[in-house]
Amino acid sequence: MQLENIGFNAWFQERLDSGKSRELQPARVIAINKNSYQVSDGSGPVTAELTGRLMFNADSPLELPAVGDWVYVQIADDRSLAVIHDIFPRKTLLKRKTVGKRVEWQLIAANIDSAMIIQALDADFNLRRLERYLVMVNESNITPVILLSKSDLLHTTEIEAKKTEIRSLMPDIGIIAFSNIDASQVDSVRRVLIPGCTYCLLGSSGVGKTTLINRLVDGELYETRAVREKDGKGRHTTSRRQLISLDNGALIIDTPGMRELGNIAVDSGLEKTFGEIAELTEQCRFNDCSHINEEGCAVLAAVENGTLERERYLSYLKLRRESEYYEASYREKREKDRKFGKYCKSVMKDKKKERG
Ligand SMILES: Nc1nc2c(ncn2[C@@H]2O[C@H](COP(=O)(O)OP(=O)(O)OP(=O)(O)O)[C@@H](O)[C@H]2O)c(=O)[nH]1
Ligand SMILES: [Mg+2]
Ligand SMILES: [Zn+2]
Repeated sequence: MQLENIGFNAWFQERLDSGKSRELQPARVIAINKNSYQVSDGSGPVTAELTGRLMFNADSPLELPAVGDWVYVQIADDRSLAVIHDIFPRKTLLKRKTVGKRVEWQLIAANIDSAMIIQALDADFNLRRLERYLVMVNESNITPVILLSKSDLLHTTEIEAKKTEIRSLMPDIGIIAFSNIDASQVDSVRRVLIPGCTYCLLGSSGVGKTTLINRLVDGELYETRAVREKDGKGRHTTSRRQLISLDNGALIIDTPGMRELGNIAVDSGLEKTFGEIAELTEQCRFNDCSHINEEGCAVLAAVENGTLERERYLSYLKLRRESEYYEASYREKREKDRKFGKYCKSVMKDKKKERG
């Protein structure tokens, strides 16, 4: 079956709804444009739209398709259009909370096996930001890999120092330093890509995500642009998420650089990312220790005696505070939505009564 070439496997096969698949066929969302989707059934892209039911019944963006999603579609015989009727259960979902007053989820990609977090080794390199990305990826139960791009701009000794710095904080994560300018170094990235697995590239604008994909497909298929000279910041060249099939059978999703990672933290992601702190907390005197000013706090003791870097401790507190804040406002919003839903239903009932 062609579907295997774009990532379909036993996990999804098991979840195939035979009722739905009688009239509809599975396809994968490979790109999202402003007003339409692109899906593939393994034999090329087709422009797709959502059924009204799917569009209007969605209470939250979580119920709409993301890139990488498996969906049930109906494809016109001439392949000019497909209609998306339903979404398969997701194996994983990479999402973040959107920045701003309204607390909502923004979907980054679905059914990702591994997220490649890219930081350029030049001015972009920032451990605290790396931690943020890791919290988001860990929260989704997706395996992270760290890619350090633009290695051509630094001496080997400087690169090694940065790798050591990352390793001391995140010992279990694979790190690959590479340059898009050097084919043999691009090969070191290619080597970790497993056929049938889906990868997602994450990182600031201008770090070389699209350039890497162009190297991997061996062509200038996708647009890239030079970073502004003045502040070293990218310009958001990639504006849509899309899934690309590589020759070796791996699938990779390019994403627009994230301007701001916003508030991403949720508990399990925090614990995995700050594993050494989670371990220390077990030795705190009080079970509900907040690790801010308590007597007998093992975390504070570690900061005092230098085994826990103060910067990392502060980063942990900051992410935790954000997490708590957004959890609270998210709950509040859900509650309002629920009440509003009830209100609508009661109005409908009254109307029915009046009529009946
Ligand atoms: N020196 C050097 N420059 C690179 C490397 N990789 C990419 N670049 C340059 O960095 C600039 C930005 O690359 P893109 O691939 O467009 O960056 P991006 O991460 O896709 O950016 P967005 O699409 O905006 O998120 C381009 O001018 C690339 O030529 C590298 O390994 N070394
Ligand atoms: Mg790009
Ligand atoms: Zn404590």
